[in-house]
Amino acid sequence: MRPMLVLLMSQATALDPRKHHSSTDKPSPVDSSFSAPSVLEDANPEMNPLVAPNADSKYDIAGDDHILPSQRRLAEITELIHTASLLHDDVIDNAVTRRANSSANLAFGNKMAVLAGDFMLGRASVALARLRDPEVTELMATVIANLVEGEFMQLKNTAQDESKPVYTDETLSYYLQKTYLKTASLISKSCRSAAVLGRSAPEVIEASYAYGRNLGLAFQLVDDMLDYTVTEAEMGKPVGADLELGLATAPLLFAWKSNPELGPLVGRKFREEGDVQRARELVYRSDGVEQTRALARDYADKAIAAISDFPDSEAKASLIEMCEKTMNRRK
Ligand code: 2DE
Ligand code: MG
Ligand code: MG
Ligand code: MG
Repeated sequence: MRPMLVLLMSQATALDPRKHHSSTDKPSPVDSSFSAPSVLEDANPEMNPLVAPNADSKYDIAGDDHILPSQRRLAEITELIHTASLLHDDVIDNAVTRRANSSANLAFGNKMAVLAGDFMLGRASVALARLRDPEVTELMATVIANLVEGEFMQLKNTAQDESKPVYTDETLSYYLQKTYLKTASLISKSCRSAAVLGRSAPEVIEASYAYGRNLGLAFQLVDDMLDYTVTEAEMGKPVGADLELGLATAPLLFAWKSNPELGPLVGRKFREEGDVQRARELVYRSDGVEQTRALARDYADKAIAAISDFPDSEAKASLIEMCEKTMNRRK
């Protein structure tokens, strides 16, 4: 999804008549001299089990029109950072499945999974440097820091005084801040970077960012909702996992808001016998899942609104469709 998004955003913004410079048909300075090899090209294929044959072809979308080589690299960088974060995430979460397969940590062990993620971050950094665009380098390097910050906030998992846990306005805003950092930062800053590489006008760059930010928040809210509502067979990764991990996500937070009974459970972080089951029941009896879906819908609508001034194109239609797919996904 993420590389596709970068390619689509590249196309959609390229078609926008609002341009930074009057010489609209000239490629950016980066792209006029851009001849960087593929993200893995200087790795020794024999030594490197991670080289995927034909890595470039997987994310081709109908018609390459208007996509700059640098934007294609950006899509690959985005995927590398995302996959690295999932490799590490599955170690942290002790997950045994991913994308309907064994997780890397289960198949190869934690050490290999962590190193594979580190390798991808290394390759992403090399590819980023080769773009020779300091603004995009700063954006995407910030994403890597944000992913870690978001995961840190999640580990802490609480905005409240643990000795006396009560739901406050801060509870949801802490969760949303964490959600921005761990999920929406990558989507928003890669969309923004696509527009920056395309030398879009400032308002187009802002619109790209707003689209990605809102779609990213919707995406994670739906992810957190699905953790309560679908089966593992559908998801291709563990479900019901968040509560088991002691994580208070949106469905639980909304349930808690209307039912203070959940406070003591959250305070104990579901560690006592029966806590998890009790908390789960209280979520199912509340409208927490529905409220989560409604909030995700708000963000999806905001994402669509953010790009309403883009000229109509297939790419724009696909960006809108991506919001609907995010809302309707079951995995
Ligand atoms: C997905 O969350 C995780 C996102 C960010 C993870 C960031 C880490 C810091 P989920 P699912 C681990 C390290 C970052 C790097 C290496 C860039 O809800 O449900 O656990 O798919 O996702 O398991
Ligand atoms: Mg996880
Ligand atoms: Mg996680
Ligand atoms: Mg999840």
